[in-house]
Amino acid sequence: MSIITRGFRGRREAASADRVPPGQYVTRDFPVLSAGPTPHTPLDRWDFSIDGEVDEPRRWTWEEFRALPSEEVTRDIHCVTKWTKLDTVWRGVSVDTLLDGVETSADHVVQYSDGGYTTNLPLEDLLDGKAWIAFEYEGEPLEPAHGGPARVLVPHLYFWKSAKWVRGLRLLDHDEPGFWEVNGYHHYGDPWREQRYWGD
Ligand SMILES: Nc1nc2c(c(=O)[nH]1)N[C@H]1C(S)=C(S)[C@@H](COP(=O)(O)O)O[C@H]1N2
Ligand SMILES: [Mo]
Repeated sequence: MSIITRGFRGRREAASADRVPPGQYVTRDFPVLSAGPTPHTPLDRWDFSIDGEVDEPRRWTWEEFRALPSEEVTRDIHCVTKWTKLDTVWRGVSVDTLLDGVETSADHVVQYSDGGYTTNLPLEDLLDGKAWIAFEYEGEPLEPAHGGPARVLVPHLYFWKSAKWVRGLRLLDHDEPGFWEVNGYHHYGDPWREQRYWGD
């Protein structure tokens, strides 16, 4: 019995070890990391925009946004403060859905949020099933502290690249560092290459 138990645990730990990027530890908690107070925008004053270098800007009210097709995704998330949380379950609208048919010469994007937070990334990191605007976490409306009513989810980059309380995506033909990026954090932020700070 104990041999079976030990063997089973060993395999499971090995399986999750290659899901944990270098320098990270796994937590079961869901820490809140916010650079400022939690904004509380009422849903009837909430909207979501695609703007910048686009043929025509797009905008959805909350009702319109919630009428878009959404999907449930289960992903591991990695914070630059070194916690990794495995198998987090979200529901959101794929960024592919929001950008479908948009004509743009942009190669970079700034996510912008209520409260003034911004974060930058290459446009291609938001495409092809890699990013969502999430509005549910584990089957419940996303809590304000975790970014509700809606936040970005880009799980393949450090989690500061997933703006909480997001209100839009600005498409740009150049890279423009966001809130943490001007303060020394890496412009790209790949956890597998430990791109935490400038020069990493
Ligand atoms: N608007 C906004 N988005 C944000 C942040 C923030 O301070 N403000 N912090 C970032 C960081 S550093 C992390 S790790 C995650 C934390 O999300 P959580 O509080 O839901 O764990 O949100 C990211 N998005
Ligand atoms: Mo973070």
